[in-house]
Amino acid sequence: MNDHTERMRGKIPGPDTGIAIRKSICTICDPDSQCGLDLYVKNGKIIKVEGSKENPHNEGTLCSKGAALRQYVYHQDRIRTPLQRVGPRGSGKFKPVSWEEALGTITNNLNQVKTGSGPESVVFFSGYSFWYRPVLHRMAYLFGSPNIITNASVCHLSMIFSQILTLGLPGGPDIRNAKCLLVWGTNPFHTRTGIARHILDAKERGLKIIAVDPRCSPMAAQADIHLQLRPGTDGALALAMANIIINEGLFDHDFIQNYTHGFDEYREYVQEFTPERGEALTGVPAEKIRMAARLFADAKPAALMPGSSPVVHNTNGLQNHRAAFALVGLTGNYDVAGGNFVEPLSYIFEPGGFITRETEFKHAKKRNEMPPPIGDDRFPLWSLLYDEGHAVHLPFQIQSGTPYPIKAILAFGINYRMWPDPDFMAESLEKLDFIAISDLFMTESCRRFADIVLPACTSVERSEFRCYPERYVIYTQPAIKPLYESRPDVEIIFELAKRLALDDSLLSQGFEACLDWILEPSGITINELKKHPAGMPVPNPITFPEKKYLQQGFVTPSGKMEFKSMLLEKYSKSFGYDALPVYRPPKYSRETTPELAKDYPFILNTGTRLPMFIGSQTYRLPWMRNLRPEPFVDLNPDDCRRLGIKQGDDVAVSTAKGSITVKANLTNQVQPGVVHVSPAYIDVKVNALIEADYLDPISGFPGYKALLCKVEKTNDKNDKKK
Ligand SMILES: Nc1nc2c(c(=O)[nH]1)N[C@H]1C(S)=C(S)[C@@H](COP(=O)(O)OP(=O)(O)OC[C@H]3O[C@@H](n4cnc5c(=O)[nH]c(N)nc54)[C@H](O)[C@@H]3O)O[C@H]1N2
Ligand SMILES: Nc1nc2c(c(=O)[nH]1)N[C@H]1C(S)=C(S)[C@@H](COP(=O)(O)OP(=O)(O)OC[C@H]3O[C@@H](n4cnc5c(=O)[nH]c(N)nc54)[C@H](O)[C@@H]3O)O[C@H]1N2
Ligand SMILES: [Mo]
Repeated sequence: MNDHTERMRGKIPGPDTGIAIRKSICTICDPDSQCGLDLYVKNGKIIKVEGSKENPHNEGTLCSKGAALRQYVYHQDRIRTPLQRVGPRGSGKFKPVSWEEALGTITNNLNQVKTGSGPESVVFFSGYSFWYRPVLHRMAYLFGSPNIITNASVCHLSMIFSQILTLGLPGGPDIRNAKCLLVWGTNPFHTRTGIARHILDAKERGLKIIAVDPRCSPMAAQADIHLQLRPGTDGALALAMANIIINEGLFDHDFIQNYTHGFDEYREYVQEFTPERGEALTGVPAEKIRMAARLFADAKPAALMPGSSPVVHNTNGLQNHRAAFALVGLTGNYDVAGGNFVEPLSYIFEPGGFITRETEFKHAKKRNEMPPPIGDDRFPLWSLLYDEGHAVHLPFQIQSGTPYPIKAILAFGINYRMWPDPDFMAESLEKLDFIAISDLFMTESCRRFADIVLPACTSVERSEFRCYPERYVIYTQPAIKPLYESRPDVEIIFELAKRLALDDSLLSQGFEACLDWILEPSGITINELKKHPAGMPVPNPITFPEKKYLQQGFVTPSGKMEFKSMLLEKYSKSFGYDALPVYRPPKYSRETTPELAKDYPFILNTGTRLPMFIGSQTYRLPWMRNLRPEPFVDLNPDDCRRLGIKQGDDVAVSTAKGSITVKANLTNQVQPGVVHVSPAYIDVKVNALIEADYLDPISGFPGYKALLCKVEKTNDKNDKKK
């Protein structure tokens, strides 16, 4: 073999091989984990993918999804041209149309709704992709609709609210400086790999870890103490830990005396939660609760690391998380190094050590110049604390038409199966006058509901600005040209803004002008970023001081940390909210609905993430799907012995609402009496097991993670029929 052939086979970049390395980022994951990429490109095609060593977030590493990026980019399901529906809705019949035609049809339909019903009747939706959101938000407001709606209404926002209501500004765990990390319902080894690496580094330096998780997850396996609670009982556990910290005098006396509101009532309330009662409610041995409470309170500084969603995917989720965050204040670990340190977010949910005008950019119009967003009448705290409509209420408002009708949706990646009771969502979408969907792939939602489908391109075919908590920023350049006729989502938005005559000086100038405007206070410019294709450290990052509340007070109505929330209290009469972080078992549980529990004796938890699947995005990639080809339910081997279920058997998982059939996976990762189903597969409709109104009454979040079910071997049923 000659040298050239060897260099070609090795995919070595150089003029002789025609291979060049282009820098980009992978945006399949959430903004917390978007790894830097080295893309090996030859003749306009990506031939190899590696993690980028320069990017301090992933330092050359890549997860399985990123490694399979070529299967994602070049997948046969990619939408190739704009499409217009030709058959009846749901028939899946489309014809290719020009961009001109597709954008014209969208413009006409949105304008028609605006004239006939008002701009608020148009919803601007984004599923689990983030990069274009500030631009989409601005367009929605300029159009006159308060209804920009995203996955945030089922994802991390309730966890953030639990902090806002308790501590004012949310504080993230300062893992590098903490002596103890209380990991509450998250498994970063599968979901936020960049952070998992920081945890392992800190552990080597002596960090003690407490993990609160119903499963023996990879995170829990790293813990010094694993509190293996029953799903949805987090509040009881947190209150039992508070009971020990208070009664053993381990709390921060100075902080409690000077900076908190409602401590006496909280202290009285936690007396009910002795460790023994905690054990009865959660299943965690009282002695372990004691050990964990003492470790967390003694190891100063200590930090709480919340998951984005598992704890709040519960009918008492927001209050359960408030009870957990109360421990941060109780032990004086709020806004200190090594504790839960408060840092402003720089851009799209990430802190980067600089300030931007993202919010000003999004708010092209004042919110009070528009009608209240969807869900305001049902979940008033939602629209008070956040500037979006509530996705969970969307199907309800489509059906009821009150307080105003919803007529059209312009969606960027919508998966109707993410909603509880997806059939209710489907029925609701079918009632709309007009639906346009931009996506990368021809999804089931595109086929079933769209009047117009638009082909968006992936992150490696376009430019994007991203910042990382490691004080690093990047503005990517397209590594390859957009495939087929696909376009970047922002271009779709700019084109529509022009056609809708929104007459905005920023949107009309394009993405780079918008970013320059947003980044202006930071001193970072697109020009400078372009000189650093692999990204660059943030110039002169801001160092934020500890205990900012000493100067500015807490950003709560009382100006203090609130064990008793004044905002929740305001709604106590009208909506029945508790001001204290009161514990209530899940709405469907052995305690609350014992009759139901007789027929449905298992606790059902839907949603625990697998490393290679993300939402509905990667199940179609052969490398990913082959790792776990069939939809399955995790069951404890002891339960299976009793039920005569063996590995790989077909089992029906049923609730009073619905039933799915999946393969049994026997694993000691899950405790007896609890079953876990992953929602990543398109073959089964997991959320059909959950009622549309099985919700946390405060946050409106669905109780995906704690309800009741039964499990039966389906072969048995067939045997009986024979
Ligand atoms: N049972 C159960 N249900 C759940 C959860 C659970 O734990 N259990 N979790 C909930 C949570 S936390 C979340 S966040 C949601 C996630 O639910 P969704 O937000 O619906 O996420 P996905 O299913 O990944 O759908 C995202 C869509 O966006 C498309 N897309 C990706 N990138 C782009 C892009 O750049 N442009 C465009 N135009 N489209 C793009 C994808 O192809 C896909 O069709 O699910 C919720 N539902
Ligand atoms: N690979 C991959 N990464 C992802 C995603 C994905 O689908 N795949 N999704 C992204 C999204 S949308 C989100 S919101 C995040 C979610 O990120 P995580 O919150 O880390 O993910 P989960 O796997 O849902 O849950 C984490 C742990 O919570 C535990 N848990 C379940 N129920 C409860 C409970 O009631 N109480 C407590 N204390 N723990 C509980 C589970 O057993 C699991 O080990 O991940 C993001 N990253
Ligand atoms: Mo999420």
